Amino acid sequence: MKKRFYITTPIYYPSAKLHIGHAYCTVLSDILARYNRMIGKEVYFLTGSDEHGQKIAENAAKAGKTPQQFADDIVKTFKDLWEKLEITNDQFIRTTDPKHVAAVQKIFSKLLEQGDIYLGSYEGWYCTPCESFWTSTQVGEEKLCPDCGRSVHLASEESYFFKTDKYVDGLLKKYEEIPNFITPVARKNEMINTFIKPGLSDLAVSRTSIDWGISVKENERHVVYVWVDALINYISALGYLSEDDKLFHKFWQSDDVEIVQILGADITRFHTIYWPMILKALGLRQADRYFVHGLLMMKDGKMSKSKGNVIDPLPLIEKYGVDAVRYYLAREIVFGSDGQFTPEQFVERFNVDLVNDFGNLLNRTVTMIEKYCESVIPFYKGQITPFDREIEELALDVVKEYKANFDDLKVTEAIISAFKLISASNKYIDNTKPWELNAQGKKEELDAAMNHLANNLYISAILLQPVLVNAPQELFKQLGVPIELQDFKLLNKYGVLGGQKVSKGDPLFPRLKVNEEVEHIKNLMK
Ligand code: ME8
Repeated sequence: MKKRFYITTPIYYPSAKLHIGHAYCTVLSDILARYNRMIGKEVYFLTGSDEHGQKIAENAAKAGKTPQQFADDIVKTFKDLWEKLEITNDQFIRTTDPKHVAAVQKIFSKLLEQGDIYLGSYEGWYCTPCESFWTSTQVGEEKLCPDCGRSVHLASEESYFFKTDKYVDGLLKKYEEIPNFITPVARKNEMINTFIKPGLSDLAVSRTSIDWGISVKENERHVVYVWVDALINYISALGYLSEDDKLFHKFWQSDDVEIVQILGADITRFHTIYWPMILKALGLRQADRYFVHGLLMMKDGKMSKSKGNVIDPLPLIEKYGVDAVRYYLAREIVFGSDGQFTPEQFVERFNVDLVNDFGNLLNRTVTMIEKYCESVIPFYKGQITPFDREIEELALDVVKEYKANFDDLKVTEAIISAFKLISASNKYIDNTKPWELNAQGKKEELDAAMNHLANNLYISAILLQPVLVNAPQELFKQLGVPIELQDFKLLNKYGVLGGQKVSKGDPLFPRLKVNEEVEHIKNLMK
C-alpha cells in the first residue's frame, strides 16, 4: 500500500451556478479523500476553478463585469457550496493564481524549446461552450459538437500545436500495460476507437482570437488554449517549476504516492489522451488512475436551465442535511455509471436506508440497552449463539469487502457492503428476539445480543464516516464511543465495544412524508 494519496477533481468553469451534477463529482472525490485519510494515508485533495477562455469572457461581458471580477464573484459561491457539503479539499486552485500562470508559461516555453510545440495555422469547427476544435468528420453533416451536441462554427487562426505522434504509441502501451489506468474500461475503449485509431491530429494549444487567457511569452498575440491551461492546474497547485516545489515532490513525483484523478465522462479525452502526453513530454510520472464518473441526468435528459430541470444542491442541504445529499449522490448513482436524479428516489433512499435501516437500528439498540442492561453495553464474551457466530463472520467479511471496494474506487459498492451489516443486524434482532430472552431470564444470551448490536452499529458508523459527516458522530455519542475507539484500524478484530454507557438522543434521521417532500423537491426544480 502506498503511504500517500493525491486526489483531484476537475476544476469548474465559473460560468454558471453549480448544480447537483457538479456537486456529485466533488462529493465523490471528497468521500475518497476521507476514506484514504481514515485508513491512515497522507492525503492531498485538490479542487478549484478554471477561469480563462472565451466562454467566461462572454459571460462576464453580459454581466457588465471584467472577467476577473466575474470569476471572483462566482468562485465565492463555489467555495460556499463546498463548505456546505463539508468538502475537505487541501487547496482550491484558481487558474488566475499567479503561481499557476507562471507554471503554464514555463511549461509552454519548455515544450516549445524542446520542439514538442510548433507554430502553424488551424482551421476547424469550434464549439464555444466546450472550448474545443473538431474536424468535419467529428461534427458530421449537422455540424454539432460531439461532446455537448450544440452547434459549432468554422474558425481559422494561427496557432501553436502540440505534436502528438511522438507520444501516441507510448500512450497506447500504457493503456495496455496498466489495465485500470482508465476506468470504467469502456471509457478507455471509447478513447482508442473514437479518437486514437482514426488518427489523432496535433492539438492546437494556443489562440489568437481571444485575449482572456495566459499569454504565450514568446509571442504575446497568443494565449494558451484554455484546456492546456486548465490541465496544468494539477501540478501547478503543487508548486511545479516554482521555488517551493515540496508538495510537487511529495504528491506527484514520488513512488510513494497513488495519484487518482476523477473526472466526468464529458471530459475524458483531454484527461486521458493529451494530459498524459504533456506529462510524458515534461518527463514527469503519470497518474495511477483516471476514474471517469457518469453524468447525472434528469428524467427529461441533461440538466439545463432552459428545460427548467436544474437542481441546486443548496436548498437540498438546507432542508435535508448534508448527510442526506452526500449519501444520495454516492449510493444512488453507481460511481462510474450515468445516473438520474429523481425527487422520488431521493426521498425513498432517505426513508428506507437512513431512517428505517440505519437510524432505527440505533434507536432500537439504545432503547433495549437502556431497558435490559441498565444503559451499559455488556462486555464482549464471544459467540454465545449461532446467530452471534454468523453475524461476527459477516462483520469481518464486510470490513474486508468494503476496503477492497474503496481501494478500487468502487464507492457505491463500498457503501452497499457497509449496509449489509446494517440489514443483517436488523435481522439479527428478529432472530434473537431480545424481548423473549429478557422475559425468559436468559441473561447471557441477552447480553451477547446487546453487545453484538452495539458493535455492529459501531463498525457501520466507522465505515460510513467518509460518506456521512454527522450521523456517525451522533451515533458514537449515543453509544458512548470514546474518540480513541473511533478508529478504522480497530475493525480487524470483533468486539471492541463493551462497558460504555449509552444515552438515547434524537433519531439520526427524521422520517420524511413522501408526497409532501417529493412535491417540495419538484418545486425546487422549477
Ligand atoms: O469541464 N453530472 O468544467 P465544468 C455529473 N473546466 N457531472 C457533471 C455534470 C452532471 N450533470 N455536469 C458537469 C470543465 N459535470 C472544465 C474542466 S479540468 C482540467 C477542466 C462535471 O464546470 C463534468 O463532467 O464544465 C466535469 O467533470 C466537472 O463537472 C466540471 O465541469
